[in-house]
Amino acid sequence: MGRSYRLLLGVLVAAMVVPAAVYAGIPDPSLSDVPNVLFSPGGDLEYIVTVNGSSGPIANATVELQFSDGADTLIAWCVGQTHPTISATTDANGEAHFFIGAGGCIDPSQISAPPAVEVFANAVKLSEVGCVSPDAVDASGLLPWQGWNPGAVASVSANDAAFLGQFFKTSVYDFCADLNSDGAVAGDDASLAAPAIKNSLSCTKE
Ligand SMILES: [Ca+2]
Ligand SMILES: [Ca+2]
Repeated sequence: MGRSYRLLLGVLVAAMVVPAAVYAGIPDPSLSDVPNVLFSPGGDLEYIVTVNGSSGPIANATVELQFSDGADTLIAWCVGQTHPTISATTDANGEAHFFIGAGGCIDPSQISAPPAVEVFANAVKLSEVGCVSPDAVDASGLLPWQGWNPGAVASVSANDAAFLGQFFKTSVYDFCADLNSDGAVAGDDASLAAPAIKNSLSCTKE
């Protein structure tokens, strides 16, 4: 084997190895986990986006939730809550943790201009999702896309308990009642909503 050939071989091997290392740090939408955005007027519910690459969790990635105009105007934002873009950085497990103060269920298939929320990690688009909250409806029982009017206060009240409760009791699937985004409505969804319902959590809207 001549020297120049060995040199060429070395360059080729390096070219094959370097991209693999680089790809490992690139968020892979198919390996990452992006549930529907979960929020509450109490800011009491944790929403987690998990960012994975080909070698597993990616730490220190910037996760951005970008709410569309259509979703942003329907959501009841608490005073002080940043929007329409909300950011967090992933931890060693690739998890970005959010505690968002807001109310309103947003089913992307029901709003006029989807997507509702685009989720990015280090500028790589991971997914398009909707929003779920124990504050699903207004005082008249209307959902956001039905023309709700939450008024000056985003609140979890008897109307929300009644609306969500009909699904929690029967386990009939409903987008807004599936708070943990596992595709089913069950006791774990009711448990997520329970503290906000029990304590009638609310916030002043911006
Ligand atoms: Ca409500
Ligand atoms: Ca569920």
